[in-house]
Amino acid sequence: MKKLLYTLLLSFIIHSIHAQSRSESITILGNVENSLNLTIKDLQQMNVVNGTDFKVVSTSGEVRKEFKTYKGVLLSELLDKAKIVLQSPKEKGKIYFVATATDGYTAIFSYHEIFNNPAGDKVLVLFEENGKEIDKDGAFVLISATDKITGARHVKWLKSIEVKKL
Ligand SMILES: Nc1nc2c(c(=O)[nH]1)N[C@H]1C(S)=C(S)[C@@H](COP(=O)(O)O)O[C@H]1N2
Ligand SMILES: [Mo]
Repeated sequence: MKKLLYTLLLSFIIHSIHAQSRSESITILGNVENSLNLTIKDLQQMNVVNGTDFKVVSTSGEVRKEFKTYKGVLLSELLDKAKIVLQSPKEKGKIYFVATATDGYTAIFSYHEIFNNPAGDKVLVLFEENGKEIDKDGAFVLISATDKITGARHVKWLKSIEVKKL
């Protein structure tokens, strides 16, 4: 009986930790004309990209996990929707994007990396992995599929993308 109560309490604690770190929407904010707050439903209505065979590789080269299939929206599309504020085209070189998770984990992309390099065609905000809504890694996960160490910019529990200028 004691053991059962203990197990129940433990699973409750673990569940609430997950619930805390899960953000049900992502915000696009900062140097933009329209700040956006987007849910899974909003992303489903945009241009959904279907991908296959993504491996999360850590610094040591270990494959931490693999998505056979995934669904998401290009970061560039989200940024186009929010409209980056530019006083002149020359400012593009000073613009960067900060992807932040609920636990404070962060990854950065530059304007030219996203809009002027093939890498940008593979930077996605995912809302589905292996045919299901994402569960324990939050509602949204950001990936950069052309990275060598894909783990580093695999941002679980994504909550915001901030547009900043140097
Ligand atoms: N929000 C968040 N995302 C994160 C991390 C983290 O600590 N917090 N760790 C990163 C690191 S260092 C790696 S290698 C991969 C590993 O993915 P996994 O922990 O899901 O296996 O996730 C990355 N994404
Ligand atoms: Mo890592």
